[in-house]
Amino acid sequence: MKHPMAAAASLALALAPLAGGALATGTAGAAAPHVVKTMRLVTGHMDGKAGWPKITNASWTVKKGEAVTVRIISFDDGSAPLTGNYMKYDAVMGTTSGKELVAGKGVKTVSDINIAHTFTLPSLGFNMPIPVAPTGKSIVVTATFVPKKVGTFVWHCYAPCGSGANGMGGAMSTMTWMTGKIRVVA
Ligand SMILES: [Cu+2]
Repeated sequence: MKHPMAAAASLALALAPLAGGALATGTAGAAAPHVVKTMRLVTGHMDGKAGWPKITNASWTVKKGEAVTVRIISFDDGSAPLTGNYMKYDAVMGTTSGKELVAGKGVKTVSDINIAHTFTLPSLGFNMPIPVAPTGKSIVVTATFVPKKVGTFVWHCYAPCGSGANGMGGAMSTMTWMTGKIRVVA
């Protein structure tokens, strides 16, 4: 019979390859893969294109039924309050806990005046409002969801953070800036 410590060590080795893009959660032995997708959200000043905020890693692929934690590190200290039909996106939607974590604190909504961006997958019913970051610092927002259908789904930012009269042009309507594609595979 194996010594218990040896068994623990071999389990740790078995889980080690997950460390790059995934976290093991739950009890050892029944650990379900839990993917983390990290994106950085920078201002137009930071990415060199004035008025064009940009998200990095805008498009990615996940598996149906697998918990995905979306982690957005935002450096944007400017607000872009939601307008019209988009005002409902001040609420967190479609997360496993009903909340998102803003700087480690669970919230269900972000006050409209304090919204800088949203990360919204309308066809999967998932929405993360991203609050304004403290000037010169970043704010980390995380939320977990489980995609339940296979396909390619476009996410949008619904805060008018782009250019043009209504703030919906420029980065807002350009793929991989304030919109991207999430592929869910079987
Ligand atoms: Cu935006």
